[in-house]
Amino acid sequence: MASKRKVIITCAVTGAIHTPSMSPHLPVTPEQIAEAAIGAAEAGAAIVHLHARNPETGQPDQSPEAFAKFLPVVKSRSNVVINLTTGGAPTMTIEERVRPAATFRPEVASLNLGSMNFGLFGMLDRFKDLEHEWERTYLGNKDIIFRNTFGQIEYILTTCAGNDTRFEFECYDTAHLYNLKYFFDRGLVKAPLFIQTVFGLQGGIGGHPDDVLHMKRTADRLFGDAYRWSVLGAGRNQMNIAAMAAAMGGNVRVGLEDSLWDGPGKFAESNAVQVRRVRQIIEGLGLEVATPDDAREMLSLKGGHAVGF
Ligand code: KMH
Ligand code: ZN
Repeated sequence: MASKRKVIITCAVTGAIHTPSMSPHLPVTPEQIAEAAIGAAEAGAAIVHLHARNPETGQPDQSPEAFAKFLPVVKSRSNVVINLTTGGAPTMTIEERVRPAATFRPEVASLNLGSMNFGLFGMLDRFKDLEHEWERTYLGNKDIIFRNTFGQIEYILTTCAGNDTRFEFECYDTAHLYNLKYFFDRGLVKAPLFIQTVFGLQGGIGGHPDDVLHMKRTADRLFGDAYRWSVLGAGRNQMNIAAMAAAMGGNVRVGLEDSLWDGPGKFAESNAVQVRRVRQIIEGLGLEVATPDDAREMLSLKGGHAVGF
């Protein structure tokens, strides 16, 4: 009997795009982040992509101390693959951003493949009641450049070299795929590349099906069978892009980092809700949801025993 293709669900549980006043369900404290990650894993996520926040203010916090409060909890209660952000927040320095991954040597870390405008200001129109002053300043800043120069990308790769950490290569436009190709051709990154194509952020490619096809075609041409494709649709693009990619051979990322929603005007009450919803799509397509160990095999990961936490 033919076996079903396996689809990796990544869940990014809190991130640095949304702010705590936007949704009561956005995880902020270490306990909430741990519960969200474990809940997502129980619902079917093979990988959790994690950021930390200051528990009082909800501000993104990239200190290793902040991550240390939830990493051992998640590891002790779940076999899920842990992926640590090196993106942090677009307002942070590169040295700050790499510290959690360098300290904790996770199986996976994110790596952002190009500099870009990062426009969060559109959300100010939709979310007017903001509890903290930092939220208004952060969201209203129209001059954010998310800096990921060739030198900075190389800095993250060399800082993490020797840790056997593999990467979630975040590509927000076609140029980022070409940037990744530069590192691939020089042997600085190795197959199988896990490419997270990102759609619908202000500053990156849009969320139209043509955009998805264009990124996929470009990645196919540049990397052939040396990569595993995953998609992340921001906001209202989340589930339709996930469905499209799953049907086309891809993997998917959901989570409150990139969308607060469970349908029009309805907040997702947890990360697990979005995982369950995408799981229904995957299974409805006759595909199978990958377990964490399946993901380890598909992405050639070192294993949960080899991390530094
Ligand atoms: N929220 C994603 C679009 C990172 O953590 O490295 C960006 C992201 C970056 O996940
Ligand atoms: Zn992230």
